[in-house]
Amino acid sequence: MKIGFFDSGIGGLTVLKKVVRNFNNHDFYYFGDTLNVPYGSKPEYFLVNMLENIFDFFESVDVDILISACNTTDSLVKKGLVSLDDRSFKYISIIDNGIEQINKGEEVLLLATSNTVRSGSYRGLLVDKVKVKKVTEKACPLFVPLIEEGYWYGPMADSIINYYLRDCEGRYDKVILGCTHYPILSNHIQKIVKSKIVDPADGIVKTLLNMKLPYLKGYPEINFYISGSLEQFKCLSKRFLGRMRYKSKYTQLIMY
Ligand code: DGN
Repeated sequence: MKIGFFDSGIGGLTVLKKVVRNFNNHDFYYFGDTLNVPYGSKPEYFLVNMLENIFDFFESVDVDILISACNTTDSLVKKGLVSLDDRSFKYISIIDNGIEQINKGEEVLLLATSNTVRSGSYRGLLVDKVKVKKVTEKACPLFVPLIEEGYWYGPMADSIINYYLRDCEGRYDKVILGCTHYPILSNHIQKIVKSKIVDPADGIVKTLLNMKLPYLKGYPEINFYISGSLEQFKCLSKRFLGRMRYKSKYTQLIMY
């Protein structure tokens, strides 16, 4: 089966890694828009146009399933600004899969990009659908540049994470990582918040299991399409995917 993922940068790899670990040898397509990262502070018109282009691209390579590995653009779909009507793929929403892991009456902290927080997409569903007790939202705009530059540990990461989360210790039932980049920092985040961490990617794996997507033996093939520096992406993706075994192909792809 052909499965697509997209994100502004390497964040979507946190979703891809969990999917590949569970389903292995399908044909994977990944678009990383590193030329335009971060999406978290880009204007809506820019992201709407980009998302239409991304959908066109994944239709052109004929994916069966398209996994939104970007909460920021998924918020635009949730707001009805980008339509899924007449698209040939099955779209899987990261936000829906994050919400699924929250229960009625819980106190929740959402960590996400400024655009995701501003859109109210998580808040609306958490309050109206799940009926949580309380939602606190926190935008952490420096997390994405930090991760894209490869500072996943060390004093720079420590001071930025500590700054954003300084008043969050032990106050929530669950903390949603509402940006796919953030799981790269999850150990550190967990140490500070001391609450259960929710990664929407786990919900996506469950959704695919429910769809009866089979585990296939062999080497997965990942076709990476990257708009920015291929070298930078290769280096960071190899570091993040670690010992995972896969065949890969990297192609430069710029969308306007
Ligand atoms: N990783 C993306 C998300 O889940 O929202 C976008 C992050 C960004 O580009 N700021």
